Amino acid sequence: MRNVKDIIIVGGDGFCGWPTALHLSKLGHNITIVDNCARREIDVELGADSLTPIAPISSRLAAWMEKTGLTIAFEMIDVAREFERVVELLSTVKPDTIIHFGEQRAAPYSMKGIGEKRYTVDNNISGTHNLLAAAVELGLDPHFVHLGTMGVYGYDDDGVEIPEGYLPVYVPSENKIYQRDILYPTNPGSVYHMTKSMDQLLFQFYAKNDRLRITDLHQGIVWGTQTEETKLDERLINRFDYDGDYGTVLNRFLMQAVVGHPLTVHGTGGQTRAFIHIQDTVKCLAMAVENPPASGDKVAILNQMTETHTVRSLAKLVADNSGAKIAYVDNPRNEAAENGLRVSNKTFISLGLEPITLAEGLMDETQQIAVKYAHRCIRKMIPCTSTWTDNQRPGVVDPEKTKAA
Ligand code: NAD
Ligand code: USQ
Repeated sequence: MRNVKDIIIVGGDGFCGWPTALHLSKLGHNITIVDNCARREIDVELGADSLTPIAPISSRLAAWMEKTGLTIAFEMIDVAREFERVVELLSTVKPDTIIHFGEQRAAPYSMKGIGEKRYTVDNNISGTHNLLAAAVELGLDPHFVHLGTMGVYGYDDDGVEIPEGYLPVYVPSENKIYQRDILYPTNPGSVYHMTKSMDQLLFQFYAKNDRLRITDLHQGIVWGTQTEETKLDERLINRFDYDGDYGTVLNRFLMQAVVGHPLTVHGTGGQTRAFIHIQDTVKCLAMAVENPPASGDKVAILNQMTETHTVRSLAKLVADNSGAKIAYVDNPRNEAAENGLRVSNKTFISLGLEPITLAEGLMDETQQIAVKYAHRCIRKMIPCTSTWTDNQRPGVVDPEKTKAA
């Protein structure tokens, strides 16, 4: 057994946070989940729901205890608004590690309207800052692991490999050329992605000023549902978002194929994105926890993704496997129609990650989950209706165009 750590997992009731909490608990760490259940409330507000029936947090924790004999603590705290409670919790737990998943994470939700834009900025920036500031205020030295996103860099490039966080630049002066490592320039494509770019500056400052040890994981789009631990009992099942705001593209396609909905490709489908399976997400988190940077180091920025695909190639793959139709719908987003994407993920590979790829059959497993719970699908929640500007149209299927495709 490795060193047992006291780990606080903020956002531990969510899609990535819940399986991570179970995995780290299984590895023997002491886990405290902090979550304000905002995500469950947003489902109610939108009239959406996870395709899989997610149990109340108390039942989830009881099931984990029943199946494994392990306990996970839970604190219902809003880290963006309840600073005093954050301080109290940190002073009690004195965590070795804080993993921060607790942000509003849907790009379409963040572009829905002014209320959602303001909520996303207030929630994400204040939450991140409160956690950092509370640790410093208490004189603690936790390793802070944050879930960032590949999308901070935007998707306008056509082939330059995105490095892990930093870009060497050469600044000419009168008689000398200076070399500096700067944060790789950001170019966010939504208010949500913008908050992740802003988080990066908070980390840069706290790593420099207070010598906090910080790892920022720039994660690609997560697909799949189950992990080894969430499979143990139906009450442990993970979320499966498929609605137009929170559903991500591959899981949406897998589920659309099952319920007989055409696969909703936005625009030409030439958007290339980075992907990772949820099982690899939890493995990467365990590796990040075991490999903190040293105090005084700059922020460790790791690209947490395993493969890249275009949206249309994913649609074709799912259609070929399932016989589903593909619908090329209006793109509700203000994004490049076609882009290339190359990403370095050398750190996780060097730490021993053996990526699960689409080719390895887990698409079938995800589709089986979709089949099992297809009766829970709320069909009207499928289209992506949040538009980036007044120039975009919702991604609604036109039956005539689908026939032609
Ligand atoms: P999620 O919405 O399922 O989970 C986020 C959790 O954080 C929810 O349970 C929510 O209630 C909680 N939360 C939000 N604000 C909070 C606050 N102020 N206080 C306490 N809890 C709060 O999202 P997810 O898919 O699990 O994503 C987790 C993190 O990983 C996010 O930061 C996201 O940006 C990042 N990420 C996700 C993906 C993906 O494809 N899902 C990809 C890359 C990065
Ligand atoms: N898309 C379609 N059809 C759909 C849904 C999406 O063509 O039905 C397209 C979108 O237009 C976009 C691409 O698929 O071009 C990806 O969209 P997505 O919703 O799967 O992913 P995104 O909005 O980028 O956000 C998700 C998570 C976010 C995370 C990000 C990682 O919700 O939390 O940060 O993936 S990344 O994309 O690498 O930045």
